[in-house]
Amino acid sequence: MPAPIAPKRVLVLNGPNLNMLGRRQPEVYGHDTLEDIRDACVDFAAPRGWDLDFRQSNHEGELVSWIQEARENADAVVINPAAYTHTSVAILDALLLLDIPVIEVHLSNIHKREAFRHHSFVSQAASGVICGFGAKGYLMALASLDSM
Ligand code: CA2
Repeated sequence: MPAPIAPKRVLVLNGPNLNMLGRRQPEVYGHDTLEDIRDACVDFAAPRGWDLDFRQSNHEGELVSWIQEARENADAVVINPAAYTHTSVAILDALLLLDIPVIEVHLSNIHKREAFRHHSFVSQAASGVICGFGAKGYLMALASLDSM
């Protein structure tokens, strides 16, 4: 009998202040709350039988620890590091230790915004980057994992 196929384990990580989505700056980040985005990701993952773990933290070290744990617990990581995108060598180094797909997502088009948002440390560890498509970008990231 063939061995059962294990469900794809996808870790979706969100950085600082993304828990405030939908409450401020909808013109930049849209009207969806982070809970709405989580629900949409769960709805995408469920029919595929994926095990989706959706998390948010305002703390760099907590994000680093979760990324380290992904070495054992995940088959792919989708990450919106929020402001840490532009500052965190620690998150970059943790992601570089992974040998699974990493998809970087941003709600806004960071290249159309202030100059300090144009550089992402995280992109160096990413298999792909999606930005500017709002909440839909998370689903685009998950869709990219269908074939990975
Ligand atoms: O566009 C994105 O997804 C960002 O990662 C969002 C970060 C920003 O620092 C990055 O440059 C681009 C900011 C997340 C803050 O979220 C807020 C939510 C509601 C109100 C204000 C900020």
